[in-house]
Amino acid sequence: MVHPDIQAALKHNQPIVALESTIITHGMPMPQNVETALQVEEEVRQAGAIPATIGILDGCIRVGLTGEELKELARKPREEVIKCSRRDLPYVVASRKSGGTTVAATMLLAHQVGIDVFATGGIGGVHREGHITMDVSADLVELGRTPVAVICSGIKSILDIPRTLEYLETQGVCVASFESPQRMFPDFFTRDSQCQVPYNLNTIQEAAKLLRSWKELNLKSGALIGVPIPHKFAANKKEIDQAIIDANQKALENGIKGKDVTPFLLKAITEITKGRSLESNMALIRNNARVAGQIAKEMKTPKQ
Ligand code: PSU
Ligand code: MN
Repeated sequence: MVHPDIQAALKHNQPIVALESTIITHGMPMPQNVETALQVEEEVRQAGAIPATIGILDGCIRVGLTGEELKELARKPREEVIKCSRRDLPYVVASRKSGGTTVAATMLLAHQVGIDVFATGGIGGVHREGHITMDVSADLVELGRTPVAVICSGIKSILDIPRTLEYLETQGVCVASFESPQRMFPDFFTRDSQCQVPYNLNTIQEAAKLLRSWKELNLKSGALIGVPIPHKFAANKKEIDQAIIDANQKALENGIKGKDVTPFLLKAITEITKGRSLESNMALIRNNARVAGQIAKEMKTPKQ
């Protein structure tokens, strides 16, 4: 079901930014999840675009969850809500369950209704040892086959960033950094992963121009813009690196596998950093929503 406001925005060719809901159901604890989701929507509005948070409530796909629906999704017992990627969609709908949509599922659903800009915190990637375990997020494959532009702060260093970038190249995804003259891909909690990407976009106008060409070319593949976390919220690299090592160790000891790995690591890192990583996470997603809103607006009404 597409919310009437989103239907109207689509009809009138207004700028819209899609937002995911796994961040609400599995990425952050209560009450910061709801708080962040509402703030993120507000950032999009302030930037002059219309937010469309996507999720699944009792088997019904919602594009443009209302504030109440968003809270309902967040309040459901965690064991009842499925982390829903592309492969999970048929089951969640058929069994009338609820789900938080991942980047992959949100991209797919956004594209089906005609939304082409999407903001989030970070995407999934190739896990460390992923070349052996084949734990490679479906987000990367989706970026290769669905034409939605994802604005995020890159991938967490809990993942293998160089291999993730290689995989995106193979999938034909146009990857660029934002406001990074050195073309550094951001590293979620910190601004610099020390991995270079091929292009940098200096301004909102440059980003919108690139995305207009990307649309005109009708490539059928996605685009990815890496926006670094604002300076004042960036984590201490040493502290975060150690937290990641400890969290990975904990995951190993607890036999955590598959789709449970990312939520487990996020929670462990929040605990180890005594909540500091969560604050950074909240700040960067708000910033990404603002940037995405501005880009979406500029794509519709370019200032020459
Ligand atoms: N990274 C985060 N927070 C998150 C996720 C990633 O910092 O909540 C979520 C996103 O929804 C992403 C998903 O699409 O995890 C990737 O999971 P997997 O690696 O299982 O594909
Ligand atoms: Mn996985």
